Amino acid sequence: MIDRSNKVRSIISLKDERRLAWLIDPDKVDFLEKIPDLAYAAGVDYFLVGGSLLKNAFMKDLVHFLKQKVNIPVLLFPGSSLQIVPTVDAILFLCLISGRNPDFLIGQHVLAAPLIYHYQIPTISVGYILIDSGKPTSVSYISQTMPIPANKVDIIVATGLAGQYLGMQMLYLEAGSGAENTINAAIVAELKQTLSIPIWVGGGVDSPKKMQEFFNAGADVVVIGTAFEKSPTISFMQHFKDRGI
Ligand code: 1GP
Repeated sequence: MIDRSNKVRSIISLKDERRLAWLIDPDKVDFLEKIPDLAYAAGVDYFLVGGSLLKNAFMKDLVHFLKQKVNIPVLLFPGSSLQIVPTVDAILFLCLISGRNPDFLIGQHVLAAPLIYHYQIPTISVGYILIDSGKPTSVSYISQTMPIPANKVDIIVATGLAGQYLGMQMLYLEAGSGAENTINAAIVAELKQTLSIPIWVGGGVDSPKKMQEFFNAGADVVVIGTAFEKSPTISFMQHFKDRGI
């Protein structure tokens, strides 16, 4: 069995490798058996599982299925401390640093910590930055936090720097699931010039072109959820395999 901490080391030491993560919302996926072939077709590097609001208890089964069928790391992307699954490869231990809600800065983390310790689940400390995408999103409502305005690049960069200085191991720039407007790639480029930790980007990426723009701007990982849920076909997924390296 591969040591889970080795997987974590490889994730946080990423540099210019143009990785693709597939975010699977357990409530929304109704094509479970097809996931392995679809993931290999797109060259998916990581699975993320979780969501702002889960309606059923399917997450453990989903993680179990993925671990059995696919040799791709499964990372927990928890919406709250209720979503801890012991068998994942690591937890993205998200700190919502764009917001000022103490529950998502430290409260949920305190509730989750004893369970994480008990199960010895590797953690990756993530500075999670919500950026305005034009409309309210589930994550802004559920977290009761205000996203950073998309044109306030100086605030976004300052927030990213603060996350890095606090010791966070990566930054996740989030426009929100299904966002109409993705984050502006110029923001990613600006952060890339300033920060030294890996940068993940997600929210509204629905074409290889948009994915490519983020990679060209310096994103280390692009996260896609909704687009893969909407078009779960091999032919669609294959378009995401070419990362332009
Ligand atoms: C949401 O960034 C992820 O947390 C993915 O967003 O569902 O829009 O791809 P999409």
